[in-house]
Amino acid sequence: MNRNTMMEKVSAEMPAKRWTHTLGVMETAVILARRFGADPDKADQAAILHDVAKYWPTSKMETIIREQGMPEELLYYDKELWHAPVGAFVAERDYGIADIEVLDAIRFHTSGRERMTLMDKIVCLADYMEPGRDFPGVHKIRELAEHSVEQALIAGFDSTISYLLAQGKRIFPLTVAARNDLILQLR
Ligand code: DGI
Ligand code: FE
Ligand code: FE
Ligand code: FE
Repeated sequence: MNRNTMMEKVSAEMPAKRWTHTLGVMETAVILARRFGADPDKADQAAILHDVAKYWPTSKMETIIREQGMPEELLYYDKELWHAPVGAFVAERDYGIADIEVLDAIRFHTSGRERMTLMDKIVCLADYMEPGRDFPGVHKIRELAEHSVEQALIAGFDSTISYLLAQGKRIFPLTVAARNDLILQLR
């Protein structure tokens, strides 16, 4: 599928404000890919599709998680996590994406994982720091991202984990594993 067709199809899946966010993630992911030596075209593709399933009904996401044999553990954590693995599935099935780097960057853009690839890190970080994001700590994340994708992403996960703690919510173990692993990578 060519890029314009893909963009039109994805934008039809979401309200205008989410599409604006997606455009911000695309722009930021490409900048980060150039800065840190990843493939800008793959970063662009993953960014276009990363939130493709964000507005799917939870029942539809749950069906795909079960039918596709995704970790059922997901179902016991915040539903906000579900659109990432479901999005990777949709990218492959409905958009013909076959590149595992792109699919994994979509799959893990919310939770993170241990041993994140550079592409995983870039898409996840771009999602945190795109120009439309405004949350306490986002300026610090953008500053850290000038030099270190890992340090910036750790700060991103820290803010998510703090938020989940403050809300009394459960924390998906992959997020904790991702953060711990990134800290280890810095040593
Ligand atoms: O889809 P976006 O809003 O652009 O961003 P995202 O895919 O990073 O989703 C983030 C949301 O997921 C955020 O509101 C926090 C929520 N969430 C719930 N439980 C967890 C979690 N995020 C992570 N990383 N880990 C969790 O355990
Ligand atoms: Fe998302
Ligand atoms: Fe994210
Ligand atoms: Fe997003």
